[in-house]
Amino acid sequence: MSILATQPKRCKFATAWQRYVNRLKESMNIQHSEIKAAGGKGELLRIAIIGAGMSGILTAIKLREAGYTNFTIYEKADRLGGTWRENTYPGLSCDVPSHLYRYSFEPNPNWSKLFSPGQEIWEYFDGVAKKYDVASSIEYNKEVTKSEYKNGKWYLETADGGRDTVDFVIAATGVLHHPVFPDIDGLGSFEGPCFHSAQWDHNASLEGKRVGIIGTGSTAIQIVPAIIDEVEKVSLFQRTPQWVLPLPNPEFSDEEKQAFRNSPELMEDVYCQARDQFSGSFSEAVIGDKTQMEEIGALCQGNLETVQDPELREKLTPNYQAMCKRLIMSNDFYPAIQKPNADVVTEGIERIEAGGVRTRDGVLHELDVLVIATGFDGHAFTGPMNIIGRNGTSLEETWANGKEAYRSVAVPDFPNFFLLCGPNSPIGNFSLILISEMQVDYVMQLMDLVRDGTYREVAATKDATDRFNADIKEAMKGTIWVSGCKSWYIDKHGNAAMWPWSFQKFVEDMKQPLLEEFELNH
Ligand code: N01
Repeated sequence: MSILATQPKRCKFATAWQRYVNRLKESMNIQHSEIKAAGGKGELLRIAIIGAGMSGILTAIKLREAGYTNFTIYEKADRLGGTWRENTYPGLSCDVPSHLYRYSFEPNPNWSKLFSPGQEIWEYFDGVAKKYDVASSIEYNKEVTKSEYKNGKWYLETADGGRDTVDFVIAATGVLHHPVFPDIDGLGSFEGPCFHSAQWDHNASLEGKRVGIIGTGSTAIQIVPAIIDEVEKVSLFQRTPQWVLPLPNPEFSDEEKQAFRNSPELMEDVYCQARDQFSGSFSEAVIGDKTQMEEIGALCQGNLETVQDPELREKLTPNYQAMCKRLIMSNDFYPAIQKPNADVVTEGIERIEAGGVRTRDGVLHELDVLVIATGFDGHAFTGPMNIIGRNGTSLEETWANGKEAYRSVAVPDFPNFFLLCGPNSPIGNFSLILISEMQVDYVMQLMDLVRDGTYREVAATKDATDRFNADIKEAMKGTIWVSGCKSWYIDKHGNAAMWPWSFQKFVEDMKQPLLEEFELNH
């Protein structure tokens, strides 16, 4: 159904949300005028933003708006865009609706589809960075290797020998960008092109080739339909089947795009609707709303039943609840995997050989190209940077027993250091952009305490951090992620990387820092 044909519904959280936004704007205006009166102290504080992806670009825009002008974004690569720069595989698209997957302050009437292709999303971030002149603040090919706090300053080192001394460090290092390779014998011995999905080799032609794909996550499920008609054969090596939610991905017509251009209100309505639908369904289901969970489960089950061949359907049937792993949304995976040139291989992999993949039943699956779609380390956060706090302890040591932060953004003994999209940030299947926006606003309220001269150092207290993480562990018990499946959400200590509460709680928690939970030093 056309978006234009839908009656804009009243947003469930619209009033609270608007109040929140207005309050922030008001407080910013007050701060702006105070800062101007104080002679623009924001210019005096130096800030390093690490990473020029979605969160880094956002931080730069917000900082500058608030009068913090003395910052540099350090980017290890030669282009901005984070995950949307790294991933270029065929079929790449976002699983959050386009009109929700954008900065709240920068609507885009030109999205081509309900769920946009990856390249378009990269172009969106690039366009926003240009519009807000963020690009001029980025230092490319500057990988920060070390950041150490001494006497009230952070001392940064980059891989090329560069140095910087700053007052604040904001780690906008993203969630899913450290590719994980499977521990399979002979991985290096394959003779043909073999690459991770996040390092796609565009020189490797797939036309008429026998292509193997290891893994059945969101990535593989997008690649299969994108290549199936081009290749001779796809062999999908599946260790665990996935639930797949049927979700159409219609194109926006020219008429709809024009309507968005003519009416910012319409775009706002669509944004609002998508936000409320996602926060009211997926985000509730994963934290224990049984009705939502059953509805989503039933939709996935119905989708699975569209697979005609009972043997194939059996292979594709998961033995865990829908949404335990990251829910996959696709209307074209089942049609593609039922094509005669597709094969789901469920026999375990014995080893990789020059000519293909040998499974435990002794069969060699002969291949020309091998794609490793085995995902990412979603718990790497700031790794492999060496970040050393005020006690000489590194973040790696601090996190030896699990990655914990205070409200996802701060770590005790790491003053004036903040994480965006840090531990427990992701809200089930929700847009990370909105999450990051709220975190930046929250962090800037803490930075303002230093800027206005009230304090010199801001760090979360250990007590508050421990309490917050104990609450997380307790709440996590009621979530679907720990209901009995293996996924990238869960780290080696058994902790899930997700936000175990509602979206509304996140909005509430991020409104204003509780200063009693911070150590504020003069
Ligand atoms: O990775 P995954 P992904 N032998 O970790 C299998 C986001 N994303 O790249 O389930 C054989 O989900 C592993 O098997 P199992 C999204 O958040 C977003 O697909 O552990 N198989 C699994 O099937 C997503 O959740 C978009 O048994 C092995 C697969 O590899 C996240 O990225 C698009 C294996 C890994 O699946 C990661 O998705 C794409 C082995 N040794 C991705 N080791 C957007 O829309 C692992 N596997 C933005």
